[in-house]
Amino acid sequence: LALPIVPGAVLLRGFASDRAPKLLEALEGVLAASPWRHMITPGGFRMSVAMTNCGPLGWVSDRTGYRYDAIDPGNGKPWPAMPQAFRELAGAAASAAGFDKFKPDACLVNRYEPGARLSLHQDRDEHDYGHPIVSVSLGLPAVFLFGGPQRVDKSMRLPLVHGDVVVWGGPARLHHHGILPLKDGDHPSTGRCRINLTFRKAG
Ligand code: MD5
Ligand code: FE
Repeated sequence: LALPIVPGAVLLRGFASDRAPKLLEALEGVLAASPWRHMITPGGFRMSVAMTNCGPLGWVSDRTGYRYDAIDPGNGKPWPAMPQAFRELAGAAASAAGFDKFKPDACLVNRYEPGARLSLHQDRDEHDYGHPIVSVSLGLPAVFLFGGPQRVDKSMRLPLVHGDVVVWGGPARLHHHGILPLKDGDHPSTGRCRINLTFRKAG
């Protein structure tokens, strides 16, 4: 079931539901090598969302800025490999949304605990905005804020639940977006959190 949100953005409701247990199991292996951490923004604030990465590149933030880096600053080693289950899901979702041969080189994993939020921003640290971003929601539901090309543009609210996948490409790729503070709850597959896998071609 593919629902267009705006041109370029496609919601695949429940696309990852069947594979969620395998994805969460593979995530455990990633976390054993590169655990959750709260990054610091260039402005000096600790992000409420906890993050890690897998794949050749990982998104990092610190006092010097945002960037993609091949090394996990937490342990000085390369990020763990992207699990096959991750790569397959990302490729299948991109295809279903009309983007053929999507080969992500970065998977940023976000963990939202109750109260955690992501304020309105654009994803602009990738080399080529022609590639889509595939986002997989697991665990507790969240309200996604979807704005326009300008920060002041009016934003829409889109509830996302366990198993939902959104492919952000075309004109939607650079729209402002965010996540409202997570409501408390308890999900059978993740407990008291929402996990979001975001697949990118960053390099
Ligand atoms: C999340 N994460 O739910 C979202 C999913 C992030 C982030 O925003 O930067 O880690 S990715 C949503 C997204 C990506 C690229 C473009 C657009 C949305 N968009 O144009 O709306 O944790
Ligand atoms: Fe984003």
